[in-house]
Amino acid sequence: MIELYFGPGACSFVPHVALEIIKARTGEDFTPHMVKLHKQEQRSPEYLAMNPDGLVPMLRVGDQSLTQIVAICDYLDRRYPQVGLLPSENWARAQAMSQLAWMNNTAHPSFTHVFMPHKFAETEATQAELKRFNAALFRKHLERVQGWVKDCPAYWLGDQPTFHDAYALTLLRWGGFAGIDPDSLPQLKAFVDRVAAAPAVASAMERERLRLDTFKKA
Ligand SMILES: N[C@@H](CCC(=O)N[C@@H](CS)C(=O)NCC(=O)O)C(=O)O
Repeated sequence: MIELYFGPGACSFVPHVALEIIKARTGEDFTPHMVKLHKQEQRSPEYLAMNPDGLVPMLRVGDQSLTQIVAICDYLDRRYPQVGLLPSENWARAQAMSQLAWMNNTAHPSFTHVFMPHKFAETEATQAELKRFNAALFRKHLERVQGWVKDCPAYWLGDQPTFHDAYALTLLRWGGFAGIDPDSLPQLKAFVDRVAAAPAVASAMERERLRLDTFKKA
């Protein structure tokens, strides 16, 4: 059985939702392992032995590890083609991968600079600057995501949620921590509310004890 190592509210929500969808569609279950990131469990010797990067998500298949969301999503889609997590037509699949990669390598790291500036600079002044600059950049990234989803009649790629929907939800939740009011992105917020209500997404949210209202009004 596939095992998923995830941190509540982290980007590991993306494969977490996918595994819930796979379970619902195929009956194939997975074993979730919660990694408490605030307790630095990702740096324990046991975890580092499986994933030297000390990050989530990590998929375990037998005694092998798979890291990096884009690779994990590609693997899950190819292992369960009948679930249709990504389009099967070549060009449409490549475009979907392009959007997924952008969320992972552009939007996501700009938030990391807001949430963990100490990973990128030593002095407090530089960290404060990184936070301020990247919070504004992250807002632009959320606007781009909103542009992609605003006309979706149901979910990002069709009539069932997939990786992209889970990433959009994660990024908007993170926006609240970066001081971005979700009400200022009404089309993205409406989309994410719809995504959160999908049963597979709701199951993953329940396991992670996630709420959408991360924004604190001043
Ligand atoms: N590019 C990596 C990013 C993974 C990542 O940044 N994970 C974060 C959570 S969103 C993490 O584990 N952070 C813990 C830490 O930095 O100690 C991927 O796609 O898996």
